[in-house]
Amino acid sequence: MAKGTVVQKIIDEHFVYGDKEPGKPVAIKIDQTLTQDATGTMAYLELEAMKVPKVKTELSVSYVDHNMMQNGPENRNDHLYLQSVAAAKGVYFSPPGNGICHQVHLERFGVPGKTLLGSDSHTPTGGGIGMIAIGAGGLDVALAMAGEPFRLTYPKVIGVKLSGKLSPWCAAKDIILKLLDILSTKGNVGCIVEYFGDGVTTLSVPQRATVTNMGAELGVTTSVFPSDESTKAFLEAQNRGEQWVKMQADADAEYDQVIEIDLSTLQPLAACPSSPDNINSIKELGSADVAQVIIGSCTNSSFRDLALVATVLKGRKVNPKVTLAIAPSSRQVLEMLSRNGMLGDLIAAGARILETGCGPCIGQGQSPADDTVTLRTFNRNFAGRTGTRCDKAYLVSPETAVAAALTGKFTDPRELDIEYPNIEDVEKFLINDNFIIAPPEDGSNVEIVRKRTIGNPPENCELPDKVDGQVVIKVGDKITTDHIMPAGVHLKLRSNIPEYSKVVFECFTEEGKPSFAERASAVRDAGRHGIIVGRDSYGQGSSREHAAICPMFLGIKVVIAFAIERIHAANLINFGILPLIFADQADYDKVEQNDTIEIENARGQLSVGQPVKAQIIKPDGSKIEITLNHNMSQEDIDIVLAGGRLNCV
Ligand code: MIC
Ligand code: SF4
Repeated sequence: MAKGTVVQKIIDEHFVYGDKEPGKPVAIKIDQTLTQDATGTMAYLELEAMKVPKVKTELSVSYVDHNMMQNGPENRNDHLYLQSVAAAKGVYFSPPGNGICHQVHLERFGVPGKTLLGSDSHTPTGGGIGMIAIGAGGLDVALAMAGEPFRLTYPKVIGVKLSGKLSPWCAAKDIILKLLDILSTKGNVGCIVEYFGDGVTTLSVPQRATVTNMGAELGVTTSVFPSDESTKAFLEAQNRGEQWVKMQADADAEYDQVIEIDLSTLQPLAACPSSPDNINSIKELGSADVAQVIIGSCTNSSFRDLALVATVLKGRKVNPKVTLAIAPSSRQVLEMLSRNGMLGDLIAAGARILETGCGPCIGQGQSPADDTVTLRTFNRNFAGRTGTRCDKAYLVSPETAVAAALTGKFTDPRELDIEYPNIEDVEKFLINDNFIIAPPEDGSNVEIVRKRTIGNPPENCELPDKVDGQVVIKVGDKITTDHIMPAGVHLKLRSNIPEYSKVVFECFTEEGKPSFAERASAVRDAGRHGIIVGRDSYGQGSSREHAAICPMFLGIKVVIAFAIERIHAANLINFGILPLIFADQADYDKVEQNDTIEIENARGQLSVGQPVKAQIIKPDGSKIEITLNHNMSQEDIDIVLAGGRLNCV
């Protein structure tokens, strides 16, 4: 078992109860929370439902960064609700235009050694500054704001030993792409990645944050860097030097597993369609045409990234066959670029400047044309996430992206006839906190603005004694929450569960056939229980609890798969859906869509570490006995029995 690691030090300091053994449940105190608008409305509605007058954390911040298209009144209705409920409950508010939650939190609020829980899966960005920063569903974040500890499995610590130094044109993005190549997106549940070794000191905080941000794609609980002199320099440059604390692993620290990466051997890499772990080197990808390049997202649009791109583009022109769009990650970044002239260089070179925010990363505009290649500096390329059904999205570093913007082809940036720009670490960032709104000391008289498009979280009933299930859908491996609950143009429905539920599993709807929502509602209305059958890594990706709430609303009671990803499994439990695992994977082949699955005495059968017996009933009446496992603790079981966490609190 690991010992003396940064991970253990921070967890020990925040330990509330549990078993400090890898794989066992523990609960930790949460110092800070963050929410974003697309998950935040539900989180605050849940907080209101818990009747919590004021948040009990050291700091909570509500960001608006995802849903900013404002096509129709829904988005703005959400923003007004979020701003007013933040003031009422003692939460800081970062309005639209201020930047992406993870970037702004790193700049203005993150503190080494603290714990941060965020209703967004890329909350681990905070690991770049030495925090234990974890993504979770909105309800878990609401509970943390209410002062409840956060439950997680005591982690195995994967130590990633970095040595050497990145060569010119190789980037922090290539480190995490390399690690995704090694570890893939599956099989890492319950682990935390900790970086150590001499190579760490060569990386600045924004570079480290790129690595911990995209570490979310590994399916680990989070990733963390030590807090050292670079961290101190970053905090000083953000005028927060006094918040620095040193966080280092002991000299004789031990990890559960060690992976070594020599930074000097890395080359420019890409995650190819349609998974962040489908890695190839740019060299191997040849010189196919690239039609679109987008530089942005919480992974790669820090000041350093955009300064690099601006320096490369200065005095040059984007290839006419390419559209280049740039979305700076924060107001700080945009304002600095505009004041130092780099914004002018980007515009003159032909870049289209987008609003600071998530934008195209979550399918809000800039969908690529059919059958064309798009290169993005983002962290996810799940099929269809761009808003184009059969998209060809590659994830690369800003270095590789700008090379393609110039040539119109996949280009190893080392082959550009350009000197690698030396971007110095910023000594003083431009600080302008005018747009971070502090809550009043006493928010009890603040009126909460709740327009007609803001619904309430739906209610669920207790788990029935007998699950009389029907398989509403059977899907394959690596089903992401983007498959389950598409975002993009539907994002504006996040506060309206009945409407949003209509597009659950939309990507699997065949023309002229009933949708998942129609089939599930028919099962529910017949007084039966819907079941989803998946395979490996079910529910990977985002923290969106809508991927549990909307199926719950449609009457889904059970999900059965080979493995269910951490945040999604927690969300299923929180909303009273039973997450079960095939004891014998061969049983997956025996079940088909529309089959009946019965679980007699479901309530009585649920017990820690004990399997659940069920039977598949085929249309001809034949029966197949199956055994299902689960990883639930007694607390989880109690929540599912009650029909979800809100029913318990
Ligand atoms: C994402 O990157 O998938 C999102 C959109 O930021 C999600 C949150 C959401 O669905 O609102 C995430 O990463 O958790
Ligand atoms: Fe926003 Fe994309 Fe980051 Fe998610 S991954 S928080 S959508 S920028």
